[in-house]
Amino acid sequence: MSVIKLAVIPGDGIGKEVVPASLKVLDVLAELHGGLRFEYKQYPWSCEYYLEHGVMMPEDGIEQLKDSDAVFLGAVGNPNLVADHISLWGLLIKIRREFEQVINVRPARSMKGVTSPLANPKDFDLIVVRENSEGEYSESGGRIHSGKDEVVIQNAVFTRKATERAMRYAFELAKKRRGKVTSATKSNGIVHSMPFWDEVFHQVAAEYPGIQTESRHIDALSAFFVTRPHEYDVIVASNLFGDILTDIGAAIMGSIGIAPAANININGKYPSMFEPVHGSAPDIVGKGIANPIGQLWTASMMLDHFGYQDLGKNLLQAIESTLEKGIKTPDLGGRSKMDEVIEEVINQLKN
Ligand code: GGG
Repeated sequence: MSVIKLAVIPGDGIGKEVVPASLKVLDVLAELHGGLRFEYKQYPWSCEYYLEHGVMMPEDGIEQLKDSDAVFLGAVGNPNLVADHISLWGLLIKIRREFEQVINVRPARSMKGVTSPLANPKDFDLIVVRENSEGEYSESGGRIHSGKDEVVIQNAVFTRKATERAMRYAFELAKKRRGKVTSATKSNGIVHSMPFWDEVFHQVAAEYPGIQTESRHIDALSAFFVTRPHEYDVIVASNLFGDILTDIGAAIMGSIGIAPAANININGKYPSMFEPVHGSAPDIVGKGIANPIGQLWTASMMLDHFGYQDLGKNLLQAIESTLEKGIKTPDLGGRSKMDEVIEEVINQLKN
């Protein structure tokens, strides 16, 4: 019997709903497999935890997570309780950094049973490789003076090591897919980091002569995601550009509620972390209508990560069959509750 030890952090808002629901599905998958079991250790780290303890996770929190095989996270943030930058940096970004989860993989593709809001939808299937350790997400900067004289400086940090690493990850991924990498840049407006980004992209591209490449400014690329997403295969983007592009990717799929993400520790030294793209959605908490698909698809990526590609594929098929039957939450135009979606996904897996 193989055991996968999961550190489970439901976090805030609908994270507390979609995470437990997804664990039920993982248990069914393990049972159907027969030779696999999940062991869960729950961590209550969240904005509510912050109100009680003054921190998003305890001082030895990272140590506590170290003996797990992966972190399964829901959502972080409740601006009514804690400023967003404090909750994100105190939990989500802290784990990404401490566990060297330097790559964030975020797929977006047409889903069976989901109507894309695009005017002229053609099937698309793309993956954004988001640099996950630096870039615009940086502590470098500061605030001085106040009032009319106030000055705020926010530096973006781009190292050769991290930039090359993200590019190589994208090219290796493209080799296994349709052989095209698009770089998200803005080197016409951002005069240091983005020309450097382009330079590294061209250097790494030279190592992969079989891969088709292109560079697109982020503003144009954002528009192309809406008008012709089918033209893209793998996109490599900085931390912030990748975050924005993947919300667009989620929107053109049909809802931010269905998009998954994997924060990968590429050397296997520390656990990777699996979390949906969506946030805590405080406006729908407690209504039973949170869409569990983003968390479930994230679970499917986690199964792939652990070498259970067959289970990951079964789960995705069960999700799509459920959607095709019209069992979907209101964000997708449906009338079903989260529990009904979960129940049908489980039925699909068992039949
Ligand atoms: N699903 C995790 C979550 O709550 N994400 C919200 C968010 O704003 N994330 C920012 C980021 O991924 O950098």
